[in-house]
Amino acid sequence: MSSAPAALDYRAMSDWLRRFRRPLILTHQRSDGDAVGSVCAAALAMKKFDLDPRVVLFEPIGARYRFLQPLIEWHEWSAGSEAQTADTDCVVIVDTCASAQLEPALAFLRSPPPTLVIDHHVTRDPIGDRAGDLRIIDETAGAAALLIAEWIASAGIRADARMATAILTGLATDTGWFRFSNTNARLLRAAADMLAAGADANKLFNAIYEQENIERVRLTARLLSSLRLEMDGALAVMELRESDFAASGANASMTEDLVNEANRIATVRATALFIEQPGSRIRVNLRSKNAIDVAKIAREFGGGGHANAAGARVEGEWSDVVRRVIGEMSNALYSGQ
Ligand SMILES: [Mn+2]
Repeated sequence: MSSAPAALDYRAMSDWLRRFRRPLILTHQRSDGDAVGSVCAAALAMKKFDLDPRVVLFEPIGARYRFLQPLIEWHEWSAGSEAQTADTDCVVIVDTCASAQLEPALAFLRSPPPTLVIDHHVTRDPIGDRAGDLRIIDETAGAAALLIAEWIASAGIRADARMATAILTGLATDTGWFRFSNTNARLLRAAADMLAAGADANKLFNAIYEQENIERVRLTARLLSSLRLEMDGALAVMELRESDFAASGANASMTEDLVNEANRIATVRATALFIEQPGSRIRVNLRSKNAIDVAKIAREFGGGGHANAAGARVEGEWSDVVRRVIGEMSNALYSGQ
């Protein structure tokens, strides 16, 4: 795995970690496969460093990733509880460097112990940038799990089947099962190493993508019936209102990947999905088929992400938010940015 950028100093990461005992490992809200896979593999690997890591998620682990549950001990963040951070001597933040995605822990993160950020997103808030902190950030990495895999290799830790499964989960899900433009030789090399170490790709595919419940399928049906095309078919717009969740029996945790449904349409170059949330909040998911930089648009609405996959949570009136986001997407498509 020698094709990682030279700037990624995995040896410094090992040296940094060796100074501590009790890392608190955090990842972003609405943790996806890369988030949970990366923190799981990181925790397993850190134990080989004689560390006693504690993984804390902001919500229960998603149903799709329940097979990771037995691999480590998972904790759930409880707001205002000092106990969960009391004996922590460092913080490791994985798969994000955006305050907006760490909201429940923001009070704690105002003056945290020494912090390590391991991330592959463009959005970069002032986290892990003090003296004594460390950042391992590489926007060219297709998944945070790739950085974990490369660190494990550089640290001379032998990935076992559990670590390999967790890492492959991150590599596979962040690349849409190795279909998106972030799939490259470097990432596939790491994936091959994980298969060699005992991860089972077919079992993983079945566990992640072939376990849907009827509620999510019914929600998908409602999503597709909301689909409309604008800009001569270049822009797909989809909406999920609270009534769609009620009618299908689905909940907010069942929306992962739904934004990609419109990609199958030949003319579609970008997609906007709007999801109604309690308290006049709207989750906006944006996708681009290498046509426009949707991270730039997401940032204008207080969010962030990657050029081809980004999102934001916007406060406001439904039709107004939809109109404004579509306006920005249309402008970008029109000017070819
Ligand atoms: Mn990721």
